[in-house]
Amino acid sequence: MIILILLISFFFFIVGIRVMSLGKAVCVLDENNVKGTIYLEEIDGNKTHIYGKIMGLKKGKHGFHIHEYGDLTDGCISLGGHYNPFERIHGGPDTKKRHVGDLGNITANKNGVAHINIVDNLIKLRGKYSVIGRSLVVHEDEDDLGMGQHKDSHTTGHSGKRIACGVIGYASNH
Ligand SMILES: [Cu+2]
Ligand SMILES: [Zn+2]
Repeated sequence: MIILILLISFFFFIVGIRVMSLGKAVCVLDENNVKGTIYLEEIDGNKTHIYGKIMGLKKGKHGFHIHEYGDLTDGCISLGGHYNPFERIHGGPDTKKRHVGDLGNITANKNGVAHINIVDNLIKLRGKYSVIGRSLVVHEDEDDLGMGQHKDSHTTGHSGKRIACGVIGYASNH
């Protein structure tokens, strides 16, 4: 009986360590009256759950990406292009070959609120391709996911101006 209790305690101890060691990051956006908090959290070993809420948007779809740098010296402009370590062309989150940073669109409701709930295989919070220290950007227009006929469909998804952005950092409770 005691051995059984010890085994069970040991099991929960290991599970506890495993849960605590999963990475968590946060990104706060606050620009042009667009405000939001997005969390990025490792789940299932190899995936990242990206979730949160952004307020103050125009109703409809807005391109949403991870950009290469965490450099706000010139606002959202100095964040560089979409994070693209494998030198692919622009796509959507479900496109086979895409920029790592291509998260597609978020959709704001009539109150200007977008609820975000994405699970992604390419976004990493550790290792060589970690996105911590990079940035999240919300665009004025819809991302065409590389399917449009515009000159910039294959680079930015023709998603227009950068209306809000923030740097991805370690969350305090990660
Ligand atoms: Cu972008
Ligand atoms: Zn892209």
